[in-house]
Amino acid sequence: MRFIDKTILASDITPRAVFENRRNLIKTAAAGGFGMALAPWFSRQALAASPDKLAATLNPAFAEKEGLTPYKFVTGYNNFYEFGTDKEDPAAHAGSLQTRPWTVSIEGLVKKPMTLDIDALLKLAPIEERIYRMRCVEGWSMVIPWDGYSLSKLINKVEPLGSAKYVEFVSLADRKQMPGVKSNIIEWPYREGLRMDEAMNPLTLLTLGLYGEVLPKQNGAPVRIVVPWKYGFKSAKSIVKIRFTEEMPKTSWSQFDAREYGFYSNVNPQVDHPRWSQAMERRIGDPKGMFAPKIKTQMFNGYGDQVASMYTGMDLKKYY
Ligand SMILES: Nc1nc2c(c(=O)[nH]1)N[C@H]1C(S)=C(S)[C@@H](COP(=O)(O)O)O[C@H]1N2
Ligand SMILES: [Mo]
Repeated sequence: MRFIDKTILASDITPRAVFENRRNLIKTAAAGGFGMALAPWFSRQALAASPDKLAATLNPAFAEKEGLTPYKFVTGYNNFYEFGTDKEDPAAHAGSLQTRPWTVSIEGLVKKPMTLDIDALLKLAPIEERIYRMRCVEGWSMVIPWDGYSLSKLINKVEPLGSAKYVEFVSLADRKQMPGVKSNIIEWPYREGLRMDEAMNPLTLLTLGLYGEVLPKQNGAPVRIVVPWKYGFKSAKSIVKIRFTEEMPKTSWSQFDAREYGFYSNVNPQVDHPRWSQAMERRIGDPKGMFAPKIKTQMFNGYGDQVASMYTGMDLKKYY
């Protein structure tokens, strides 16, 4: 016989459970799923009920007209090695991450170094929602509504010196909160970087949320970068430091294997990873699952109009 604790009344638990359920249903419906049209007004209305909502307005200039990846995949199938290497690990283990208080120190070659807390970052500029395709180097992709603003807004505030050529992003690495940091797959803390013009490109998003709510922990709460024309690993999560440098920063994945992971890591179907092709990708969450046809990966993940000019004259086979 199952033991039932009568002190927990149905009325105590039902509303929360029902609420959660409804919220997820609404999110899936609002997302449109595959092939259905997105109704932004519907998702905005529905998500207004969420306790950790973010007031974000859809920016039509950055709104891919593709079916959104359902919320449960965006938040349930993740790469965040600080919490383990399986795709389910971050959702299962990131609960231990303390996202408040949280500060980001902005330092290096800038006129105005500063330390900003998460509330200051939330207020620094109006938060937009942008629907971006994301392509992981492993061969899968998603379409995600991110909430944030161009990183350039923050960069302009700290006034980089003329000598600043690169920006480095450093993620939190705390063994107490992040069980995966005990392993030595990569060198902690997780580090990524961009060239200054890439960091200033309007597409580069300082990201504070997704689907109209603050970032779930498994997606890199409370603040991350999203760089949609590069492989997913360039989009560093749970950032604590942003540093401006003259030299190209050493990044975790190129330190792991420079032959397999370059600094640029622009999505490029013509440059294979040494161990697999990059020509095609699999959309996560496609209802046809394993039987869904793969789709062709686009140069710069389809953002060539907005980013290709930054690389004119560069041999992209050499600078992968
Ligand atoms: N700190 C940190 N950032 C990270 C990673 C990581 O393991 N640690 N994984 C990267 C990879 S490989 C991908 S594909 C994206 C996944 O982001 P998502 O889980 O929000 O979709 O995060 C990137 N940022
Ligand atoms: Mo990735």
